[in-house]
Amino acid sequence: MKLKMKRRIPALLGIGIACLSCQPATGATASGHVRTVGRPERSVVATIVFAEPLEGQSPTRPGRYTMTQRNKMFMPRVLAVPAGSTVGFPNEDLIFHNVFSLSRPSPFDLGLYRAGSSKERIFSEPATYHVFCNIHPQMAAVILVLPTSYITEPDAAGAYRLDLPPGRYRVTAWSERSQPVTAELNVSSGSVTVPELTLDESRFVGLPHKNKYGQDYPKTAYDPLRDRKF
Ligand SMILES: [Cu+2]
Repeated sequence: MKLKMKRRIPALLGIGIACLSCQPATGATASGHVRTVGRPERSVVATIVFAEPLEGQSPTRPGRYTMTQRNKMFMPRVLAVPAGSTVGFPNEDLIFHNVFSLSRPSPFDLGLYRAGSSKERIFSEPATYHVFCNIHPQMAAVILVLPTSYITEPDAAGAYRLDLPPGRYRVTAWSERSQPVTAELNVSSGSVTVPELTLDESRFVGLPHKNKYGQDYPKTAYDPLRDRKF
């Protein structure tokens, strides 16, 4: 039977997390802090932290997740899932939407579909998928497909915890506006502290993305009152 894992969506950040509390039979709670520099206040940028075992395979537990199309936005805007997970994309608006990604290694296009309908896709290969709608350029999201189920989201102060079985791990802090930053960690029992991870977003430059044909969106596709370009 497939495990259906809990998912929490903080309303402000719009982040989806695959597994916030993977409880090991034995092991330790790893605690840490992510420092972020260069991020504007009240930004909707998401931070994800995940741990990959350095010895042996990570016990990934794929699940089913949802990225909803609502008010011409993808919600959550960032979704982190273990490889093999299925993501559904229900259209809750009263207009047509599309879902596509040009990201390698597996670009995809779910086509155009009407209000009230949904499509889904299995994300088998770990990668960062930048997801868009071919009609509405303001619709932009990221699906982070990871080779592990040890995934969490730091709180507003940057603090996080991961429950890990014994072993050696690479812990990674990720944001869509920074290069990922990693630290190695030995886990035995009790509690362990991860060295602080610093994400530098100061060099991020937001650029308009292309449509599914690799071309610019027509100027008429932008709503100057509310559209943001990514
Ligand atoms: Cu759309």
